[in-house]
Amino acid sequence: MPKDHSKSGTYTAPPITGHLPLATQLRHIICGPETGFLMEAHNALSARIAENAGFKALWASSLTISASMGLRDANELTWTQSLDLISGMIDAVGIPILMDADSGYGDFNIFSRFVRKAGERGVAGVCIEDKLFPKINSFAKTEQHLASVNDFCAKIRAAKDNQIHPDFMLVARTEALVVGADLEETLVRAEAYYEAGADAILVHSKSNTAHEILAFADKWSNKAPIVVVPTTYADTPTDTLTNAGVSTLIWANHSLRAAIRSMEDITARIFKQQSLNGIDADVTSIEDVFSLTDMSELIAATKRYQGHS
Ligand code: SPV
Ligand code: MG
Repeated sequence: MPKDHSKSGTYTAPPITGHLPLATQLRHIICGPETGFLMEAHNALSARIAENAGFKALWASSLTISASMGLRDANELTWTQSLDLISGMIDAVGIPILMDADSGYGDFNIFSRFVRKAGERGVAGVCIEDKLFPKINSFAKTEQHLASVNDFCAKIRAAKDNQIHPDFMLVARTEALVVGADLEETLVRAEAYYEAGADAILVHSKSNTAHEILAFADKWSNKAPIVVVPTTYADTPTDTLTNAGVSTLIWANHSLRAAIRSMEDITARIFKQQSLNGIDADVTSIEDVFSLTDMSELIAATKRYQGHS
C-alpha cells in the first residue's frame, strides 16, 4: 500500500542511482512514498537472515539485543556495548539499521556524543524515547516516567547538530500513551519533538487494539512520518494503519522470539531423548550455516591466496 504523500511531510525521495549511503536509504524508506517495514535483528546472523528474506532495513531492538545477552531491557547493556554488537550487524549486511537508543543514555551531552559515534560506526539512524534514564521496556509491568519535554527536545536538537551524515535519521518516540497519558499530551509532545528537529515520530502503544494509534494519526499534523510498533495490536491489518497515515511499521522482536521457541523445543527434545534421532529434519543444515556465513568465499580466497585449500 503506497503512502499518502500528504502524510509524509515535505520529503522528496532522491532518484535511486547506484548505491546510496545507508543513512539516505533509511531516510528514503521512512520518509518516502512506499510503506516502510523494519525487521528486528539482534545479532549479525539474524540481520543477515532478515536481509535474505527481503527486508530493506532493520530495527536493532534494545529488547532483543539485551535478551540475547541474557540481560533485562533496562539499560543494563551500556551504549558502547550495544554499539559494538550493532557494528557486527552493520558489517554483516548491506541494508540500513535504525538503532533503538532507548532514552538516549543520559542527558543531551551523552546522547549527542553517542550520535556521533553511532554515525561513525555506520548506524543509519537512531530512535530515542521520552522516558527517563535508566529506562525499562514499555511492556514491563511497573511504573514508568516521562522525561520533561524540554529535556527531551534538548537531546533531539543536540543530536541533529552532531549527526555526521546529513540524511541520518533521528526518530523521536513518545511513550506518552504507554505511561497512561492522554491523546492531547501525546500530540503536544510529538509536535514539540518535530519542532525540535525530529525526522519522524514513533508513537508507541501497548493497547491490544490500534485505537490509540488511529486516534493519534487522525489528529497528527502530518509534518513528519509516523512510525509504529504493532506488537500488541498485531491483528490490525497493515492497510488499516497505512490508510490512517502510518509511514513505517517495525516488527520489533519476532526474530528473537522465533529463535527462542525453536531453541527451547529442540534442546528439550535432545535432553529428553538423549540422542539426535530425528532431530536433523527439524533444524537447519550445516550447509545453511556455512551459506549464512559465506564459507564458500573463504574457500575461494584460500585457493586464490595460498594456491591450495
Ligand atoms: C524494542 O524493540 O526494544 C522496543 C520496542 O523498544 S518495545 O519492546 O515495544 O518497547
Ligand atoms: Mg527498546
